[in-house]
Amino acid sequence: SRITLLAGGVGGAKFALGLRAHLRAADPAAELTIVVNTGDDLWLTGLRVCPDLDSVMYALAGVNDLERGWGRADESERVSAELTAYGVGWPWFTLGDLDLGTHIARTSLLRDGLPLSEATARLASRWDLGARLLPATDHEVPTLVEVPLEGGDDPHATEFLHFEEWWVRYRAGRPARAFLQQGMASSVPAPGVLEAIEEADVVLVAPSNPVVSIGTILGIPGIADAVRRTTAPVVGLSPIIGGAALRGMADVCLTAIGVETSALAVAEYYGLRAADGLLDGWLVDTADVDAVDCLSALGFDVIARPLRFTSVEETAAIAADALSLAQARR
Ligand code: GDP
Ligand code: FO1
Ligand code: CA
Repeated sequence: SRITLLAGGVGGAKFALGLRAHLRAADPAAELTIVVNTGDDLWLTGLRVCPDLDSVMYALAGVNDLERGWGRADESERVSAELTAYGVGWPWFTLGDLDLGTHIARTSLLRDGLPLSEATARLASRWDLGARLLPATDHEVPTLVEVPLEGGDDPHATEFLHFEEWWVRYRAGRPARAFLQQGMASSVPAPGVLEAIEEADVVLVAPSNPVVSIGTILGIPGIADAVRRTTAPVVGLSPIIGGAALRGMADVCLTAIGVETSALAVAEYYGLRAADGLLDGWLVDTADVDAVDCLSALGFDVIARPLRFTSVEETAAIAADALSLAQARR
């Protein structure tokens, strides 16, 4: 069967790892395609850095740093220290030496004229990922965060920060007025993305950030329509457990767009496919079992089960339940 997963970085990568483990055991012929957010991507020190693509690639390759959640394991930072000494780059944004190898290789391929999707396939071919990685788009669609301008005369003045600066430098501490993806309206899905959604047997939405990960993927013209149109069931997993994001800043992002931080509100934000939304089914954590009746009444196929990715085995069991929920509908 053909499974297509929409995913952001670390949350998406953790789920992808469990999904792959389940498929390897239960359906070895399955083809897994992961459509990855590119809104976090940026040019830094002359290099193209793609945090979410790399988080997924490193996790599936088994070379990711498990403690930090991002970057490579057994990393060193000799080059980064040199860049800082030259005053080049962002001193608060760490580019590890091994990670820099990825960025140099990617940038080299881009400079040879390859689109990001092909550069990604070339990088991925080094590893045994057990999945095809597709950037949502080959275009540059940086997520910008509108924040109040500090130190000016005008209390209403705002400025735009790249999402990574807002998150890594300011730790989401500057109030977000809005999130926008620059260039999104004129971007197009990367080759293979629409087909992967339209021709899938199941489409899964990872418990990734609904605003800056999944929101960016769905905002690329054509992708949300493909999700609405596909004959495959579409099942998502809640990134919100007991009214909180497990890590990261999804709560801050949701608040900024006027969505409550709850499993129920995120499902309503994605919407029901039968009502021109994006989901048929939704998995919530047992902590949110109270939302099940309401979600069912709204028309969602819903199950409550523990949704914390405590181990690859447990995540594989979660993925199996997500696929069962989807298959029950086919
Ligand atoms: P990022 O790009 O690194 O921020 O990662 P994603 O956008 O893919 O995922 C971030 C989201 O993953 C956060 O909102 C977390 O709440 C969610 N998340 C992280 N770990 C878990 C987990 O174990 N279970 C569930 N259900 N969600 C998780
Ligand atoms: N996250 C941090 O919190 N601090 C960093 O210095 C940092 C560097 C970094 C470098 C490459 C990369 O691919 C990811 C990196 N991340 C870092 C993680 C990442 O930028 C974010 O945590 C996620 O994209 C949030 O959605
Ligand atoms: Ca991200």
